[in-house]
Amino acid sequence: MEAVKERYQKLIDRPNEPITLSNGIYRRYKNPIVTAGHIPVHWRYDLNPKTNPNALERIGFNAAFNAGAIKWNGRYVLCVRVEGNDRKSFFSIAESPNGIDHFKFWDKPCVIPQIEGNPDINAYDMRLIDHEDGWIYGIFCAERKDPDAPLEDTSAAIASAGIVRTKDLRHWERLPDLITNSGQQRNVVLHPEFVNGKYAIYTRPQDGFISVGNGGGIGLGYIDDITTPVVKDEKIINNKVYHTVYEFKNGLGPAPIKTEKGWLHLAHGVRNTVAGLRYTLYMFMTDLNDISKVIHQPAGYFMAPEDDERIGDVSNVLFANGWIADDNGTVYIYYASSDTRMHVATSTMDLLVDYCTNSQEDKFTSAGSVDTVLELIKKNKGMY
Ligand code: M1P
Repeated sequence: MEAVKERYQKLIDRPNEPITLSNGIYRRYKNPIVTAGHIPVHWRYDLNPKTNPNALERIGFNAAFNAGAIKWNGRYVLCVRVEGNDRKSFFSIAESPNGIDHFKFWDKPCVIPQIEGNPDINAYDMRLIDHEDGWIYGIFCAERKDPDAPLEDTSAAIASAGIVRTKDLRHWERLPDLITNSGQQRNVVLHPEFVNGKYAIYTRPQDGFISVGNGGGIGLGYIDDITTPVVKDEKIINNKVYHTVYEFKNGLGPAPIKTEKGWLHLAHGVRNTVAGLRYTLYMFMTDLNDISKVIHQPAGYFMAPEDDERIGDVSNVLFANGWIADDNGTVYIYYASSDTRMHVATSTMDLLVDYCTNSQEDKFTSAGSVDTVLELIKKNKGMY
């Protein structure tokens, strides 16, 4: 037990450092910030030698990933998707004094109230939204078995957007699941401000559990009363597009960050390959006066899996549902790799706005990409 405790403490105490290689837009860090190894020892072991004389691990944990994020009482707080060896995910809060290392889980996981008669079978990917109505909302995927699936199909599931709210990140009030006209929902995010007195909500309608089918794209709709969350006027504002990094499906990451030049959005795009689905992160900006209007969208991905990030339970995946914009302009981008562990990358609001507003947009053909490169070469004439 001493060795187990020592290993755990060493991990929590391990300092992180930025890696030197950077594209100027963001900086990655050497170590993952939260992993299954960060799960407290008292969640895993019966510490009583009388009932656990062989010091066996009683509850195993498989992964810690896809975390929502918020700055809370001066601390950098993640609402982590913790996945047990039993495959069930649940939410647990981990906090750090500086946003880049020393992340430590609170004493126990979050207790999320259930909807009577319709419990979540699995719950994951919570977005934390500090809404101007004074509540912190947690919007997550509530997964349940598809009641209409044939008996032999034991994996057909239905994804809905579960909604909770809190004032202290410890006590959670459950609201009804989101109601939309467009089938299943995942990657649902609340906009942090009211729009014309209504709650604005980003959606990702999907026909099936894995494939979005004829649905898909990042949608936007409006809710009159969040305690009866019926989405009206849902419309797709950022669609999947042939031969892009978001060809197969996409989904919004965290709630957008407001800047003087528009709302900054981080999303994931998915394309299919012979090696399976590849998830990368991309960015776009929307208009301050019309949040349904995409005003900038750089071509291609913003971040893609690199090195060890490529490998995990679901390989070749980067997924982000949390970021924190600090008062000094620093942006902490919390991303998970391959459905296994959490990382941080840092940037600033200015750099991200520069990236979004001054990077070339996709021209959707190889010849268009060559044109883009030629334009830059021409601009650089005499300078290289
Ligand atoms: O396995 C990759 C991701 O797949 C799903 O995301 P999406 O709905 O966009 O396909 C989610 O299950 C997510 O948790 C997971 O990381």
